Amino acid sequence: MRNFTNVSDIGDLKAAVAEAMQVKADRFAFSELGRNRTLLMIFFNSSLRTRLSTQKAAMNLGMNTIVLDVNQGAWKLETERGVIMDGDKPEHLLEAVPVMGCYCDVIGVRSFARFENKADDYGEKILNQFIEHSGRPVFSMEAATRHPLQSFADLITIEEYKTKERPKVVMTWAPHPKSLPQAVPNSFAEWMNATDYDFVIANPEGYDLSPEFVGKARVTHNQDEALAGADFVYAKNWSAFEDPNYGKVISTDRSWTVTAEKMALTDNAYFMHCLPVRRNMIVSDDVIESPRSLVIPEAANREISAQVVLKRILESL
Ligand code: AN0
Ligand code: CP
Repeated sequence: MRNFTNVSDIGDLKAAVAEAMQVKADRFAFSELGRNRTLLMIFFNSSLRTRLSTQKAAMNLGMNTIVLDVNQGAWKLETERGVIMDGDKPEHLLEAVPVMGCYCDVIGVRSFARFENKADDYGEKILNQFIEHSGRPVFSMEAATRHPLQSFADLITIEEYKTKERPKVVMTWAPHPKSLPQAVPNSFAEWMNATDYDFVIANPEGYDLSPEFVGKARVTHNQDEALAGADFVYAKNWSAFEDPNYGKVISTDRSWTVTAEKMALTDNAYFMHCLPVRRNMIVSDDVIESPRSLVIPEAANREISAQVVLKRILESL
């Protein structure tokens, strides 16, 4: 595997999960694979889990890691070609990216949707410049449209906890005060659609995701109906995708918050969220603290998903 930006890059999901279980059983079995190899992690946005889990995964493989927060201490980067650079940005991405490539063997990039231009976001303009100009394998640490390391960790978690061959997995929108990207829900939908699970998406009207990600999933605007009989409830907020509201918060309806009352509609479902989560907006305290909450094991599996991805990239070098 050279680049990892979406579900198709990982190939057969059963094989990927089996490899994840192998890594989890002995995460130091490949500690020589990354010897004298350097991972460069580039963050255009904040992170707790991705930063720590990916660095830990790299350490498990014997790699060295360099982390750069572009907005803290690096030169501000221009990303548009053709701009007369007489403003506040002293460096262009078109030089910065190949320079970054000189100092490493693998690059991870976090570059959220900016909500300035939908075509740029959905064209993955920033991530693709790294793929085109760095000369290195590139993996997404959440880009504008997808968060594949998260979705892979989510899949591993569901496989570990499911008690039915074909569980009902419900991804529900939940309220949040600020605009959030569609990357996590897009990506989760993409990965769930690549399994044979019974997958349902619940969101208020005006919050339908891009059809390319919804795929064959059932979509309903009735959360209670979606939750009936669910085995896994995957909560997430996202901003509107549809024009003219792209990137906007058009509802903070707290009747969509995942509460104990809502969970009572399910088949004793597990609760999932990628974190960070705003309590009592997205999910009530009692649900996230309940024994059915998987948020911590889910976060722990981020180390495993990152390690499988890095291992495969290292094996291809
Ligand atoms: C980000 C998002 O919703 O995409 C990152 C989640 C992993 N969340 C926030 O910005 C709060
Ligand atoms: N879930 C996740 O990606 O968390 P961070 O934004 O903290 O990395």
